[in-house]
Amino acid sequence: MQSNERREREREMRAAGRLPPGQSLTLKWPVLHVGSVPLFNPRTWDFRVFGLVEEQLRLSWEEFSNLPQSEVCADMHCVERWSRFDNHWGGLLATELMRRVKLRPEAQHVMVHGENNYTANLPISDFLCPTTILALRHDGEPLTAEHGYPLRLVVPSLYAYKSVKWVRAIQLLDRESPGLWEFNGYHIYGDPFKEQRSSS
Ligand SMILES: Nc1nc2c(c(=O)[nH]1)N[C@H]1C(S)=C(S)[C@@H](COP(=O)(O)O)O[C@H]1N2
Ligand SMILES: [Mo]
Repeated sequence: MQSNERREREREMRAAGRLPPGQSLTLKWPVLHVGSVPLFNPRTWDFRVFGLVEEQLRLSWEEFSNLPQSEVCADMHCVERWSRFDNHWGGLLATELMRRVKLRPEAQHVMVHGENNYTANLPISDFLCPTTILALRHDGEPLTAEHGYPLRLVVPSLYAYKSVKWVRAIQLLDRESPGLWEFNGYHIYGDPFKEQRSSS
């Protein structure tokens, strides 16, 4: 039975120290976002790295798809209290992307930009974590439209509001500046294991 299996896995993950406080495990994959699912046009789509870099980077869809692919297996924790374990992401590691630009010394922070003005902020150290990935694939399949097709960021170390779906740009900043949910009350950093849900 689905619910027994769920409880069993939840116990297992709690015992393994993988279920953060106040979270419960889901076997399904909820879809959560503000606004509508954007359309993808490969001819006009681009991906940019701008702000505090020596030279800004702009990649077409074709250029982006030809960058080296890696795999990351990671757990996902939503601030709304569900966790989904063992997601297999395929795509471009953030560290690989950043080898293609030269950071200015003042660059300390990242603003991630998605379609429809969704933004999320994180320190550059979390962006450059070896498990942070710009994912094109999930469990061996291209992302579905509602989960971020063609590209989403995945930052396994932080609550999933940082994992920007339909991501289009990375902006380097010299200071912490809140993104959409961070501005509207979610924690500016969002460590799930410290239960950093809200800013108050
Ligand atoms: N562009 C965009 N990305 C987003 C969001 C959003 O509203 N817009 N919501 C975030 C939140 S709060 C969560 S929990 C995850 C959910 O990802 P999923 O829908 O693939 O489960 O996406 C994150 N990325
Ligand atoms: Mo979320």
